Amino acid sequence: MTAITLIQGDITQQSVDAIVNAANSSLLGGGGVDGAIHRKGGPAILDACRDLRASRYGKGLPTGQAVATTAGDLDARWVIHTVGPVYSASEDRSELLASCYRESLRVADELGARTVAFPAVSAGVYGWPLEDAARIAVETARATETAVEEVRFVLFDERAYEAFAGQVR
Ligand code: AR6
Repeated sequence: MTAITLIQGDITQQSVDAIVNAANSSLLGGGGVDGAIHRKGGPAILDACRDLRASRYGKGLPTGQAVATTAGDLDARWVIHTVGPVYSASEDRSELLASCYRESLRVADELGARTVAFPAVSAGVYGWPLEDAARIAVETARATETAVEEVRFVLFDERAYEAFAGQVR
């Protein structure tokens, strides 16, 4: 049984086995939660991301996929980088967003992670409406078979927290 928990706060402060990063295909950093994770986790994460670009992901990590690196100085063993879809009003990209959660949990299982913290993937710079992003996140976490014992959604502000709380209640 996987427990779904919610916290309002900063994902870089979480003490968990794996922290999920809302990255972009380049894996080379950015703003938002990605910037915060690289800042707090230190250069070891970027080094590992550069290695992944040089080896497995020369063209970048495709949208909807996930890959793990060291968590550097964060209080976690791994960072799992996933690339959410940019929101589109004209095209339904929900399946790609669901895939981010499924693939991150698959990678977590491969690693043996038991506690995994997720941000609201795609709900920032990538423009996904919060209620819909929360629904897809919670529904997918519930529907995914995994050995992960706790899926912790870490929501940066009250609005995001309330959107997720509306799905979990
Ligand atoms: N802890 C938890 N959540 C956070 C934190 C934090 N420290 N900082 C921001 N959030 P975003 P995206 C929330 O934009 O939409 C980057 O430049 C934020 O309030 O980080 O998937 C990447 O490199 C929002 O609810 O990710 C990509 O280019 C959520 O995290 C692009 O942004 C996601 O916002 C990805 O965009």
